[in-house]
Amino acid sequence: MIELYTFPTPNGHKVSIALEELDLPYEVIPINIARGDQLSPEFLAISPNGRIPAIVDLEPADAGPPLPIFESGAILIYLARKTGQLLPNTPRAEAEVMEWVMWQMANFGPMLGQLGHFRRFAPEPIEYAIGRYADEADRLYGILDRQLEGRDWITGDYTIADILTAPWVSFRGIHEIEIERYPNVERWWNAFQERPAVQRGLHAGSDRWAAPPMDAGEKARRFLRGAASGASAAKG
Ligand SMILES: N[C@@H](CCC(=O)N[C@@H](CS)C(=O)NCC(=O)O)C(=O)O
Repeated sequence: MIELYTFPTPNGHKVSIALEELDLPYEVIPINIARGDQLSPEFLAISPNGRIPAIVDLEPADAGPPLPIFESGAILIYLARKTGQLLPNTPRAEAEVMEWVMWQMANFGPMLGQLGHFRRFAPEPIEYAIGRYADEADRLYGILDRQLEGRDWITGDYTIADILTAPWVSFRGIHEIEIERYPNVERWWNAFQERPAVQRGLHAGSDRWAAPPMDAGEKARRFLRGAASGASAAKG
């Protein structure tokens, strides 16, 4: 069983979609980032960067204590290696997938995140910031479009690179991206969102987002165990 600490955002959806694709049993534990749950000391012990998503694998392959992992890229690489799926194991093919995993983690996600912030959430419109991130989003969508030319998925076969990247496209309305300008991205996105596992992953936990904050007993049960295993892993 895997505990998934998450909220319905692009980064959260990456992990619920991967868990569905891999058919791994998991439980959604809502971390309401609008309410500040991500800053509780208990959650910070699992995810020191104070961001969702994070997981705790209650049954790691080494049969050791529960294993906490934060950062969506690290989580998907871990899950792919745990199951032997969605990540090729020949050096050349794995390197290519990793290039696009890192491209997403360092470029596509962060730049679109900033664009969404300045378009929708900044207290006042700042033209320079919106222009800078809109230009960068256009450049990155263009790169993705060229990579998808003649390919069904980012590196040919369906991998974690697709699962890490596509959830950002589902939030294109907030970013004010006209997907028709990137026809290969549009075709790829349509194929992605038609996958049954993607549909399940996008809706995972949808009955739980308004859950009340955890009481002290639940916090102790979930987090102290994760924190203890994280601390021992760090020392080890
Ligand atoms: N690089 C991180 C980014 C995680 C991230 O930014 N998560 C956002 C939601 S999409 C969050 O938790 N925000 C809470 C906050 O800003 O306080 C990952 O991929 O896991």
